[in-house]
This record gives sequence, C-alpha cells and structure tokens, in this order.
Amino acid sequence: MRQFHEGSIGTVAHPHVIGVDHQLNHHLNPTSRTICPVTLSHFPPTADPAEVSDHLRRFGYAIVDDVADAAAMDQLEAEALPYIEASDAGRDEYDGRFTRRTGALVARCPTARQLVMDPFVVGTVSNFLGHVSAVQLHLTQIISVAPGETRQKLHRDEMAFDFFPFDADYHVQCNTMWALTDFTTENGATHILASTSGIGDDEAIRMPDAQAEMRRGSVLFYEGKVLHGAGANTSSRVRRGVNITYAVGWVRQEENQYLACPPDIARTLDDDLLRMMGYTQGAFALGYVGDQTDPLAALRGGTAKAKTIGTVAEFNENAREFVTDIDDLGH
Ligand SMILES: O=C(O)CCC(=O)C(=O)O
Repeated sequence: MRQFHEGSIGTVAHPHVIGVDHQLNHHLNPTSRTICPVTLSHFPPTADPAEVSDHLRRFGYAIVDDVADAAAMDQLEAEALPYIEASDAGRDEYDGRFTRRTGALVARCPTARQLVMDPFVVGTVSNFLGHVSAVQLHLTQIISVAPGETRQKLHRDEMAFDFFPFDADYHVQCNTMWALTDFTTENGATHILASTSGIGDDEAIRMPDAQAEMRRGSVLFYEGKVLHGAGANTSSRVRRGVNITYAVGWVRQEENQYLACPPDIARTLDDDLLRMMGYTQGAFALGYVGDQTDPLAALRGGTAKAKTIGTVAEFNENAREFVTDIDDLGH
C-alpha cells in the first residue's frame, strides 16, 4: 500500500467529509491547528451490525469490544505461533523492520476460519459493502509489532488498487483488526484519523489522531479510505493483531486465496467459507472455470455451471434492466 505523506497527491481530493464524529471528544482549534485529545467510540458485542456499519460509513472506523473470548484467542495464538516465529520481519520502514506479517491464515489456522466467518463481522461487512453482488475475503494477516518498532506512515488501504480514485461514497473494502493481544498506546495500537475518508490528504493529515486501544478479543473495523497506521511499540511486549479484510467481489484479492490455501485444504472447508474466499461468482461472469463451470463445483469435481445473466437478473436490478429485450433467457 502506498505511503501517505503531507502534501501527497496520490489520491483524488474528494469534495466532502463523510462525517464528523459528534461522539468523539475532538476538534481542531481553527487558529493554532492544535489537535485536542480524541476518544474513539466503542460498541458492545451485542450491538446491531447495521449500527456498527453506519458508524463505519460516517467516521471510517468502529471498535466492537469483546467479540471473541479468551479461549478462541488462545487457540488461534497457539495455532499461529510456529508460523509467526518463521515469518520474516518487514523489509522496509513501512512494513516495519520490527514487524512480522504472517498470512495464509485460512490454510494454517482453523480458528482463523471462525474469525473470517464470524456472524457479527460478516453481518457488519455485508451491510457495509451491501452495494455489490458478492463480498469476498481480501487478506488474512497476523501483524506482530515488536518492541522498538517505529510508527508506521499513515495511509489509506484502498491505494492498493493501483491508486484508482474511487468515489468518496464508493467503498471497495472493509478491514477488521482483531486484537490478539491488548492494543494500547504503548504497544502500537492502530492510529485512526476519524472522518478522513473522502477528504484530501492536506486536510486529512490535520485531523485529530487517536489510537484504537482495545482489549484482547475486540475488533477494530476500518474502511479503505480512512487514514490510519500501526503505532510505535515503546512497550516491552509484542502487539499482535489479526487483520482480516473483505472486499467487493469484483476486485483482485490482496492475498491470493487460491494459492495461499491449496486446493487439497480448500476441499476440506465449508462451502460458505469457500464462497467467501472467492469460490463463487464475484459478479456476473467473474470467476468461472473452463467451460463456464461454477468455481465451487470445479473445486469439488462437479460440473454445475456458473449463473447465466437471466439467473443473475432474478436478484440484480441492473441485470434485470439489461435483459428486458432478450427473448430467450433459458430457464
Ligand atoms: O498493524 C496495524 O495496526 C495497522 C497496519 C496497517 O495499516 C498496514 O500495514 O497497512
């Protein structure tokens, strides 16, 4: 992902701020540009996913406390630890020379599959990205920020898509960061500049900055337009976060799910998880195999065909409009 720096012109300066968080105790002093302290909003695990999604849409982030219990976090940590220890530290300051990134979590860690398909998370993400035919898994990565790590440059994750200037109101991805350890200001909790989605970089960099402090098992949601970055770790312990990101079904996935999870393992997984990983049509005509075979069927050795435009038209208004003058839509 591209690094952010003040004055950068790598993104289009969008014309409006998506929202100003009135729940946040923050403001910019207009004369001195002093940034007052900020407190990020937290939701309980019983929150309505639609409410969380709404907050995410307005402010670019939402923190939900205690979504996973300690047993699940312990289990995931035990499954992941050998892979974390074998992962290299970052190759530059941006990735973090004291930061290890460990991916392929669906293949390597059964507990990560539960996080990917967590009903609360999937409900929130599906609501947030509800404008598309399919939502897919974009990446899985444990980010271990070790003591001594410096603060990561602020950035917007959506820049991964070749810097394409998506409209301010078109969201292409929805990130989650599960706290595998507590997230604190000292150990590198993610910095979030709330309400920076849809505004130009020069203005955004002057917005108040807060760190997503949260207990282990809590989840930070943040979208692809909001300025954010990992914090410096000035503590004596590693900060670990499980970054599981979802994207609209029509873009290339950041982590290649078909190779990160080899077919022999993929065949052992549930259909719903496989569809989330991309074994479904990402939109009309995207993702079939060979002679228009459905990707999930192809993985399982079946022959079921991908959906025709007529089938898609049954649930997609745009497709319905497109087929009005086609006489033979099959059955
Ligand atoms: O680890 C974090 O807190 C955020 C990491 C991040 O934003 C990134 O590496 O793109």
